[in-house]
Amino acid sequence: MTMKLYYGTGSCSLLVHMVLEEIGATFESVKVDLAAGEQRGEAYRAINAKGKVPALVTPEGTLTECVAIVEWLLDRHGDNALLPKPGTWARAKTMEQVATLATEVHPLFNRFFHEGDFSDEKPVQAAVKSHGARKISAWFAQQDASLAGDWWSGAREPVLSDLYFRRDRALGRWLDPPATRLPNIEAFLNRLATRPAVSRALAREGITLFS
Ligand SMILES: N[C@@H](CCC(=O)N[C@@H](CS)C(=O)NCC(=O)O)C(=O)O
Repeated sequence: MTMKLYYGTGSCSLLVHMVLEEIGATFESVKVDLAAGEQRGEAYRAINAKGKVPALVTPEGTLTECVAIVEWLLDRHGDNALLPKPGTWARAKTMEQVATLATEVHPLFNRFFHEGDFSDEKPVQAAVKSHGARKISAWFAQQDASLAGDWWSGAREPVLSDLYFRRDRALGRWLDPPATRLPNIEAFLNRLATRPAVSRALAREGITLFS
């Protein structure tokens, strides 16, 4: 059975797309139209009851949550430079960065994109959204200022957290000014886009480096 990735264009599922391409997996991509609310429909909820992308349907069952999916894929693939072996310090430091993105940065995006989840009152929603935007913009500016080497992770070659950072950067294109155009981050993105697997993932979703 071929694995099937349910994704939303340019959303957090891009991370899984990039990892599947990096390991050369055989898989099929199925687009879920997030703008049309397809993720909340009965058909998609039968695949992922949480009504969110990504979901990866595998011969062993269906897996959700970006971090769980990419860790499973990379550990199974074994021979890859993206995720160091379990139990090593390098693995712990990579997962430390992944955890920051998943548990600190992604919730800020929730404030920005889903302000309606925080209050029924419009002025409160507006404040949640603008505070969220300010905090994420400040975070990206800080990352841009400290991005001294080739990769966000600080590693010699890109690792999983670089791909994850690239995914969050994709969400950051909606900020004003867009996080994509901060000088060191822009250079990082251009470097990452030279990886054939990353280009293939972008092409599958029909998006470009800065869209
Ligand atoms: N914790 C989940 C978050 C998944 C998530 O927030 N997915 C978003 C796209 S980035 C989504 O499906 N949003 C649609 C919605 O909330 O209606 C993960 O990391 O996989």
